[in-house]
Amino acid sequence: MNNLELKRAILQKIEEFQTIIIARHVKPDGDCIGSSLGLREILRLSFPEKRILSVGRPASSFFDFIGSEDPDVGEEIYREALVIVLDTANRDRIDNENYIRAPFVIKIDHHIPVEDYGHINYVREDLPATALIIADFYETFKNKLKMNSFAARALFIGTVTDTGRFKYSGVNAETLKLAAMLLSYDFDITKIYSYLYIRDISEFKMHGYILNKFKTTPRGVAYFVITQRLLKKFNISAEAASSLINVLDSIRGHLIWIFFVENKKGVYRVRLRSRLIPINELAARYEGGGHAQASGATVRGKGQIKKLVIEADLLVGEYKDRNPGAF
Ligand SMILES: [Mn+2]
Repeated sequence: MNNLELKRAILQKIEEFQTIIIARHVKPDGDCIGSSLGLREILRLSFPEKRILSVGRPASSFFDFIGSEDPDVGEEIYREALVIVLDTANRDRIDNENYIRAPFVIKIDHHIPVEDYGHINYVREDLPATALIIADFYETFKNKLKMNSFAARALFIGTVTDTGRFKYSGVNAETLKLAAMLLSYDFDITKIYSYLYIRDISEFKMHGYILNKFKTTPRGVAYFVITQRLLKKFNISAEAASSLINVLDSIRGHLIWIFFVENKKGVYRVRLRSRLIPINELAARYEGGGHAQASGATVRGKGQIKKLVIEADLLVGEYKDRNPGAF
């Protein structure tokens, strides 16, 4: 099926079912919540007679300003529901075990395809956020679907968070066209950016500490290990500390930057970022994966930290050998 045929098939399933449950990945980010609540609002407006829910386990409160998801419903309801899973590349990351009971599952995602767990799998690698896939879906069927400023705002937040405020490499003409459509609705962009940027003072202190203490490798990897002791010292959550990863971007000659955040004793969540060099295969060797320029992984013990850093250093070396003069 081509793009339009897939979208038609999805709309047909939406029309067919009386109950629709939207699911998303574990540890939801702005795109996850924004695309879920945006799609829920569009469907509720467009099909007021249907029961439409957005369900996931309670997550960090950081994205509460987008809106609230629905409390979970009993598993019985899933047996007659259409489940639409957003922003999730593989089964294991779906934050809703009950999706498996549904007679029909649709996957809508923009990550590199890992697993076709849906009856329909609609993956748009050409769009840098799932929120934009939803915006495009609305745009395609706008004679049948309804949008309002709540939905547009949620989708806009999903877009700006997944694109680094329109900065990352996936941003293209289509991104800006769809974002322009969303911005034609009435919502306060200054407030959105306040929610996204305002930080506690502890994060600024940690930020300064990282800039002073990060380590580098000979060929150009910058990295920093955040131990549980350090989290305690700065009175900061692992999540808030992890979000500082991009303080190490843009260092001349350093094309890969990595955070190791100690989750529980000796187990580290790895955040990998790069410019120019794909790092998702490296992440895949350490129980992880993700995008070419942004991936996650897990390592156990200091030895594995060292090993991963050496492998990243090799990648940078190889890249620089092939591309002399690269920054
Ligand atoms: Mn996303």
